[in-house]
Amino acid sequence: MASSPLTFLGTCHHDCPDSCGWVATVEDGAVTKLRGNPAHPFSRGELCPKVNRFVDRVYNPDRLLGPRIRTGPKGSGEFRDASWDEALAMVAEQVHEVIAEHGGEAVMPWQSAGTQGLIQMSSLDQRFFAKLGATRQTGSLCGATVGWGMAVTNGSAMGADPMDIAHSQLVILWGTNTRLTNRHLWPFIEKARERGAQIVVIDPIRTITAEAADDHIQPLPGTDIALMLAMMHVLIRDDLVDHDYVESHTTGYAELEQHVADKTPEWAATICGVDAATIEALARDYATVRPAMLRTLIGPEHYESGAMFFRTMACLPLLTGSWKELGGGVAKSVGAYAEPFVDHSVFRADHLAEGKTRRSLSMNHLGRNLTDATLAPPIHALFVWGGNPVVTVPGAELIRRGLEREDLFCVVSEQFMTDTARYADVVFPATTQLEHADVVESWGSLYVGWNEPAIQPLGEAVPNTELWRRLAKAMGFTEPELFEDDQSLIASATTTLDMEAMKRDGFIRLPVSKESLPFAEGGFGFPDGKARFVAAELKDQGLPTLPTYRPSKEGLASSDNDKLQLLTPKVHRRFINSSYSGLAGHGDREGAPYVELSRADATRRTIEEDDLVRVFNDRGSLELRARITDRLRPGVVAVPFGWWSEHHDSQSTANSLTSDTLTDWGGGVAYSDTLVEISPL
Ligand SMILES: Nc1nc2c(c(=O)[nH]1)N[C@H]1C(S)=C(S)[C@@H](COP(=O)(O)OP(=O)(O)OC[C@H]3O[C@@H](n4cnc5c(=O)[nH]c(N)nc54)[C@H](O)[C@@H]3O)O[C@H]1N2
Ligand SMILES: Nc1nc2c(c(=O)[nH]1)N[C@H]1C(S)=C(S)[C@@H](COP(=O)(O)OP(=O)(O)OC[C@H]3O[C@@H](n4cnc5c(=O)[nH]c(N)nc54)[C@H](O)[C@@H]3O)O[C@H]1N2
Ligand code: SF4
Ligand SMILES: [Mo]
Repeated sequence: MASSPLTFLGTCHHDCPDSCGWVATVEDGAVTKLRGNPAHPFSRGELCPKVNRFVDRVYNPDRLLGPRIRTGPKGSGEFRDASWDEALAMVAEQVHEVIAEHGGEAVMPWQSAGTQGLIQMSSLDQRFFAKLGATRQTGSLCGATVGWGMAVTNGSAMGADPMDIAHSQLVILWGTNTRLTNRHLWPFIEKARERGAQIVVIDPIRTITAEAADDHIQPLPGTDIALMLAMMHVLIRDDLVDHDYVESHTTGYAELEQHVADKTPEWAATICGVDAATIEALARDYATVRPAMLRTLIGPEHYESGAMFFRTMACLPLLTGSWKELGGGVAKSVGAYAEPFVDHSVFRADHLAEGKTRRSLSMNHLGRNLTDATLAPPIHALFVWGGNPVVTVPGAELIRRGLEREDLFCVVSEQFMTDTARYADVVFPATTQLEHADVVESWGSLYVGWNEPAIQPLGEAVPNTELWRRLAKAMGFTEPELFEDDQSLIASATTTLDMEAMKRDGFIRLPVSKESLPFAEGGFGFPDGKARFVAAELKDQGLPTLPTYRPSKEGLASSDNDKLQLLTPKVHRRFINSSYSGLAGHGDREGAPYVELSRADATRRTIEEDDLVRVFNDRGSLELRARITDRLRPGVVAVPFGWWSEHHDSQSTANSLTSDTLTDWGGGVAYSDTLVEISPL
């Protein structure tokens, strides 16, 4: 007889600001339904076109449900099934050998945010790799640059609560495609609009969000800093400055005033390709339509001046005193709110690495690191989990070359046979969010979600934490901290949170006051509590101490006429990064990859709609269908990000073309400072 359905409360683990609450219905040990949790105050009962089909992802026939060992050439995707014992023994033997011959630093972990869960994203791995004395991964594909950029001005990465956007009268969505990437914030923006707010989008692409806004300002990519400087010029010239706020809570105003004296709207217009009059009006509206919220996410960090963008943006609300108002300030990702309450440091165990030096290498330079024979020692063992770098990291062709090395031993933990997993020597099967316990901190709202496992792991899949425990045992390690169980790991990091309420409701709000105005009365993160227009420490890094526009080395402003600037944005409602593009109901419904270009650029190259064209630069080449669009300005082209090799005519993907130059600071990478040429085929 069938048992009656059970329900389990969970939270979406995807690298998405919304961290939606969900309810999973389980019948006879299988999930039969997954719906949004209507009680969740941010996601309010809705999921999204990706996760509405999550149950199909979990039960997909292509799921990896047991370990695999490679049988064909690297990258061929030819594997045989293996037992856990055999696969673990092989990894242990190889890793011992690499360490004996080359030292611990020849082992490199590479991990991204495939799951954002507290313990499944990163916990025991930190102890495991410390014990090995492995290289440390630094840098970030996403997010860190925003925080480090803001922190140079504000002394901390704190920002406004995004939900307070409902109180704004002017909403400036600056480099964020809210309706696609942060869809559950949109209703709060609509609420502001019902109360009379004006919505402005600043984006080089006329996105679906720009189409739904009142105004769309379309600067050339990577030029916003000039636009912001001209706004400051207008604010100061027209005395729209909140002098009380500036005097009480900032330093360096006199230098800023002098610095922007010649940064006129006319000056910025020549850089950004935006009319001087539009810049004037924007500046005046920003100062006078109150409260005014600047909402930003990740798009603008992917430039050589990625951190400077956010450092400069942070100056705007200082000048107008916008932080004093509910619905004012800057709303970026809100990770900083959770810091006092969720203690990630409990996962470290640096004593396990005692006596060993551990170098740091950027995760963004995976290709360079794997192919650099001068590294001492070179990388001989690579572990990848929670990411698909062959598709998501710039310089993909170099990464492939690195992964093809016969003297590299590569281990991947995955749910699916991704482009990256195809290069592994051993693949381990990973559970999904319905199969393991976790806590999810959101970077888009102040709600922390609980995730109760709804079902047993499918096949022989294991949570990441269990993989590290099994590997530690196979390596012969005995330190108890390598074997801590999941509930204990969660408990040790969340001692200040009401876990009972979280488990009962599926979420809790971080215990911060409802009207959380981080800088209403100053309190910036420097010893004097004041924000800084002049950042002396940037000088040591060879960077300007005042907010400054600098053209990218590889970017439109520095290019000749045959070159086009390539953006590789998130476009598809049914993808998140490279996840789902290979699944039925997702990639097939989105069609196929393409290149968008303006009519003017197409005509110059005698390209017609739907023609097959070659998009290329020194790094790689893609064959794509052309889409002629008026969403882009001449000089700027776009290829959607997230498609796998199998969706392209060649092995290459969008990231075969992109630049791996690092951001000015903050450890990010300049995907969007990429120039390409396009020719008809
Ligand atoms: N459907 C869907 N949702 C997602 C994701 C997904 O892949 N698919 N990914 C998730 C992840 S990991 C993240 S980080 C977030 C990202 O969320 P967002 O930051 O909102 O998304 P992006 O597409 O990275 O960039 C936002 C916008 O920045 C614009 N942009 C690029 N360069 C510039 C510039 O120089 N100036 C200005 N003003 N704008 C610029 C792009 O055209 C783009 O429209 O989305 C998350 N949500
Ligand atoms: N050109 C270009 N490149 C970009 C971007 C862009 O806009 N343009 N955006 C960048 C951004 S913002 C981001 S965040 C990155 C994202 O890059 P990645 O973090 O590499 O994201 P995904 O491609 O989604 O890969 C996540 C993988 O983790 C796996 N996974 C999920 N859960 C688990 C788990 O519990 N355990 C294990 N072992 N695996 C799991 C999934 O199956 C999936 O294959 O891409 C970046 N790359
Ligand atoms: S991917 Fe984002 S929008 Fe979709 S369910 Fe997960 S958190 Fe919500
Ligand atoms: Mo991201």
